[in-house]
Amino acid sequence: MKRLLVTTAAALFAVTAGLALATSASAAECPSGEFCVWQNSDFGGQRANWSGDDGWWESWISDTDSSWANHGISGPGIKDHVKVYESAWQGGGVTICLAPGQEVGYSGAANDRGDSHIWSTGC
Ligand SMILES: [Ca+2]
Repeated sequence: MKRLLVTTAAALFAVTAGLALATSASAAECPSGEFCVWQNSDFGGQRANWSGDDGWWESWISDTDSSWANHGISGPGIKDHVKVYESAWQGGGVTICLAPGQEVGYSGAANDRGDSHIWSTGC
């Protein structure tokens, strides 16, 4: 009987450790329903966040974006993807596009290039 208890405790510990790992895998601190951008990679440094579109990012975040998280709410017909553009007012090319729930800790192609973004129904 004692052996059975020890085994159960070990199994519980394994489940708890698994949950802790799953929590830390979602690294980005970003409010539900919002799009977040950080100045540094891996969601570090100053964070900007928006629930809507922004055609003109403030100077401190424009061309300094290095990680991104889309915590938008998903649903039928809802604009739940986010497109980041290299120029203001959705000009130039798309530097990065995020699906709902997607978090990107670094992208060489998009690093320090964003100036504006819109919510979209797709990428
Ligand atoms: Ca940066």
